Amino acid sequence: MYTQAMDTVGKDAADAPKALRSTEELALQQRFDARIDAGEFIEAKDWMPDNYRKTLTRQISQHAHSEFVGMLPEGNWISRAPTLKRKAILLAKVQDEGGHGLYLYAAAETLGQSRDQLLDALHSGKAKYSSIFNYPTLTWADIGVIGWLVDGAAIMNQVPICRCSFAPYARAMVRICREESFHQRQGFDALLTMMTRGTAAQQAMVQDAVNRWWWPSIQMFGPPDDQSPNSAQSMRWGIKRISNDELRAKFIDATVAQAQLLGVTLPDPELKWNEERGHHDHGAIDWSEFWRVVGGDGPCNRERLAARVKAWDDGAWVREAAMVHARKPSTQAQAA
Ligand code: FAQ
Repeated sequence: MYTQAMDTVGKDAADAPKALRSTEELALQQRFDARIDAGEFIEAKDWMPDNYRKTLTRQISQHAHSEFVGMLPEGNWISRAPTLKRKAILLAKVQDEGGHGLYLYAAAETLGQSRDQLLDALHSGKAKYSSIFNYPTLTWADIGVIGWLVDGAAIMNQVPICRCSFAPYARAMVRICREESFHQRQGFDALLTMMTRGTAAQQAMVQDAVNRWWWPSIQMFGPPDDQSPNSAQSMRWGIKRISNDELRAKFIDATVAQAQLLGVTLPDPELKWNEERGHHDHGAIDWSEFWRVVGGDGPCNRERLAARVKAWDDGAWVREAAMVHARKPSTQAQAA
């Protein structure tokens, strides 16, 4: 029940090239390919191949689910933030993530599936969401580290999506990336405060959080390129602009310098600059752990999904009341 396998799209007969295609359909396909090659944006009402639509529905809805589920680990600390200022910042951040989910569900809906269908795939355990949100937030330092590393990885992955060939997704990402950038800075700021003005115990808490979140953060970029079944086609379609491994390398390079500034040690003794490659070498990533978490058996998968389902069930009366209200003739219209 808790698997994150998305079996609603991309794995059916529609994947196979159609034996018989009308001349009109072939012309549409050629026109679409030419537009992609020319770097043009595709709008929701434009013709697009079925698998392009399915791939985007899969990725955008998974992204939306990640934003919604991603509210939970941090939401856990709103009532325990150490100061009023940090509480206000965290409240705003968690609210932003909810807003990102809404833009993304709206972008996914333009491809033909309803919000209810998309959410049902999440609630029934069929749809994936980011592996990172299946880890627990044990201390306040985890909140700083989520901002610094998780939002940092999210931005690295998402800035290229602002140039995604599907225009509604690209437009949503522009605003999301601006907000994620603020999120990353607030996380870094919270950690810097603890590292420069905190007690030895607070500094140790930061190091412990970095130790626990580092490897899951670099797994966020997805499997290595040679084990990524969707990458080649998504790159061809301009949905992905930079590969999983390239983005991971850019993130590691940027983060090493920030870790030095903070005064924390990244928990990888093999991390060192490789002049020839122009990137850091790093230790082996535990992909078996990644697939275990993606498959539903991470530390918090069951808890996260149960919390989302409960929120959906508890909110049923609000949705119902809103629908009844929307169906009522407006008071202005009645007065007229
Ligand atoms: N977790 O062939 P690829 C955030 C799956 S938002 C779970 O490489 P693709 C904001 C993948 O779906 C974070 N599953 O796949 C925030 C595929 O399975 P499928 C989310 C993963 O799509 C911050 C299979 O593995 N961001 O953090 C993961 O080409 C703080 C094979 O992989 C996005 O969603 C994973 N990490 O590349 C909120 C960005 N990685 O579906 C709160 C948009 C891979 O075929 C607090 N998405 N899989 O059954 C993307 O850029 C891409 O979808 C990738 C995966 C790069 C995630």
